[in-house]
Amino acid sequence: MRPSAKRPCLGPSEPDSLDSSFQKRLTKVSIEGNIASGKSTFVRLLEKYSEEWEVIPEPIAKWCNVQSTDNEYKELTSSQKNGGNLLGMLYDKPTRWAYTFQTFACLSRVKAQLKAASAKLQEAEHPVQFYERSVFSDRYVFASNLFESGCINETEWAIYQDLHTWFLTTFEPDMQLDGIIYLRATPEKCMERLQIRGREEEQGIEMEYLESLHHKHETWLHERTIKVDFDNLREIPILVLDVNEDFKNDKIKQEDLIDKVKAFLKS
Ligand code: UDP
Ligand code: D5M
Ligand code: MG
Repeated sequence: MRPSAKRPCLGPSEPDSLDSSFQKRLTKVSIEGNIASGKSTFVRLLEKYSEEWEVIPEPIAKWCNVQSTDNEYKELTSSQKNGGNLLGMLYDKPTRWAYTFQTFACLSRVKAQLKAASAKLQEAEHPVQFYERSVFSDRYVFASNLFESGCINETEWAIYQDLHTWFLTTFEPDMQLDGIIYLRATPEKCMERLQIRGREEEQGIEMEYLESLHHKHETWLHERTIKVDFDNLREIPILVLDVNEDFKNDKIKQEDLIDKVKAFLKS
């Protein structure tokens, strides 16, 4: 996998003088997978493995505590705090909150992807950024599934796709990925891990939801049969890693996974 051709990053948070050779050296990889398949556990291993590897975590804390910027330092009442838990609102009433969630997820991921890399990463010879999920899974897995299950209506779906395409084309070089790593686990294993993790908002998630999301991941990243709207995504190298067996507590399995990532980055 080679870093894709990129022009120097001129995103809003970065100065024009940002070292363009860094943008050329930088490899961007998204880590995809079903809910509780093990992405956060996996990216923590990657981060520890190399000084040249940096992780951009999923902005889940933002989704669980939405605040307006002018309110940032103001004490919130408890009803305001509950009202700001968009992830909880999505699971409580998806027909009302799915569209709002998807627009906010898209905005927060674009912002995360536009942030300047750390000074340490900018000095690295072979810098790699690993994203925990991406604007692409938002659209082709979650939003698409919510539309097909009737939680997003035709009008919302049309507006969402327009907005998503506009964001991606406007910030194109910064949004482009060089590769995807798909952490593949059965929906049954994800349910088991979801329950171990015990995140409050997710306790009502049903097996059927994990099965639909699994199917979306499979057709997008394993069978590669879904139609995607971005050229770069059609040809992108994908590494599929089976994570059904526990790797969190198994050093040998961890080494094997890291070796596969290194080979993928070199290929
Ligand atoms: N987990 C585990 N063994 C593994 C991978 C993950 O027991 O090999 C646990 C992990 O400690 C967490 C839960 O499964 O309690 C979900 O993992 P994570 O949060 O990494 O999943 P994500 O939702 O980020 O994909
Ligand atoms: O993902 C974090 C949680 O956020 C999990 O409950 C799924 C949810 N999520 C993430 N992205 C989306 C989109 N785009 N739509 C709906 N729900 C989403 P985890 O896999 O646990 O790290
Ligand atoms: Mg996670």
